[in-house]
Amino acid sequence: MTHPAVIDELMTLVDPGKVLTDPASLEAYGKDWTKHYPPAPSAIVLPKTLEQVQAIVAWANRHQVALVPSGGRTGLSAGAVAANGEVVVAFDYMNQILSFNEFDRTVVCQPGVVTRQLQQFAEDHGLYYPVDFASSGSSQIGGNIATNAGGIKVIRYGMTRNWVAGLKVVTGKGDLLELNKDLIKNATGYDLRQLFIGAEGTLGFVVEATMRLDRAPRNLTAMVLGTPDFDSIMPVLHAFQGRLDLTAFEFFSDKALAKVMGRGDVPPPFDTDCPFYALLEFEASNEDVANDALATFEHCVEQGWVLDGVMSQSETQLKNLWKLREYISETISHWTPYKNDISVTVSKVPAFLRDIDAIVAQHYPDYEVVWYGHIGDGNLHLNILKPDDMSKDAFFASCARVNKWVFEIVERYNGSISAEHGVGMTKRDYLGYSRSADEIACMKAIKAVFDPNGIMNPGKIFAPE
Ligand code: 2HG
Ligand code: ZN
Repeated sequence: MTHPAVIDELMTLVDPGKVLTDPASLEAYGKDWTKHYPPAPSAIVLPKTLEQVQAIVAWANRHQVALVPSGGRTGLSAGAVAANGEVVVAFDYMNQILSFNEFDRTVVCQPGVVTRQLQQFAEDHGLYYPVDFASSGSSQIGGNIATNAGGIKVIRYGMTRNWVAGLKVVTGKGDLLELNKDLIKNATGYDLRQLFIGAEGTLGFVVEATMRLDRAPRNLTAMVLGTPDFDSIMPVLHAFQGRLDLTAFEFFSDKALAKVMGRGDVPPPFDTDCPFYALLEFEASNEDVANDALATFEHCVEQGWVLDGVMSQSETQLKNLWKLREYISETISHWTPYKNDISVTVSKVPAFLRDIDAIVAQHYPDYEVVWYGHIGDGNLHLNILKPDDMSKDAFFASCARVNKWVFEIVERYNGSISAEHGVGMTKRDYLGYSRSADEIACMKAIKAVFDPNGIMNPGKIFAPE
């Protein structure tokens, strides 16, 4: 734990009352949505300016204090957890949209801007911020950048990385760097901006981000289709991609649907029970597009790939269809799931899922396994639910034993052990399944350049040595 006198010094660097040490704050700010690790920070500090962030970093280097950057703490890999006496740096008071340029279609955000706040700002200006996911009402832009957040529109719009025009960062060394100057074209050597995106706060703090916006989508329309088996989902994707520009292509299993239905506040898509469901979305900008979608649907039914389906006819129906997918994660959190967030190239998905499913069924015959995810991106969320009568520790220990086999399959398929949630603490021991030893050595060397004293989010991405 950090010495009380050192914490007293920290108090002199920020506004009065902006260092918190009460038990409720330590508990709330010390963890994210993983809830695996008991939070144990020394203090929480809430800077208001980038100069204050620089002062905090200088203080941390002076006293060798570990800092954990903290956004909305909606992460699922323990990237923002402070379990070892670290000081949490939270951006709740750096939450302003600073400026908007309508010609560049860019918005300068402080790191604590909530994702939905940016989405709403874009909408108010007739534009669109396309990175979206179920936790967008709580997650912050700084955290999205730190994890290169993905979500439900990646098939069309890509990850957060695609929308970052420029960054101001304070490195772990304390330097303030302005990266890429918001340019579209900039061929002047290494693009350091990209290194900070997805770095999980291990290189420094994002203190300002210029985000790009897009034109608003026209008449978004969703379809939910029930398929007779998992393998039918891929030809459905292929058929629709051949005729439409999809803005989303998601899937979920009957088990996932059953859990969401159990809430009682979401209407079922249709009456036919199917083992798997696909949710796709497109812009029905004119009648031809809607007709193309219906023709493709009929083709899929004729081929036996689709058993039943529904297409949204209103904004309310669109929202209700999306709830079937977006509510899954929050609904199943009741069963303290063991999560995997794995990816392969799209063409490999059916064989990959079959292999993983077989391993999981063999080793966890008694556990409930829930599959869903962003299948159009090759990203599968495998959630194993904890039996009610089992302790959390015993359950996680038994799941961790099978990780090795799951990740060996991931490695064999040249996939990723974390598609979009990040490595954090939960996946750090398995990094070698996705990255070579030489690559990891390069990553550590890069960290040492920006953070020579190792104060930035230690124990995240890399296991402590
Ligand atoms: C989603 O796609 C999120 O819903 C959460 O990435 C996934 O809870 C999960 O495993
Ligand atoms: Zn996801």
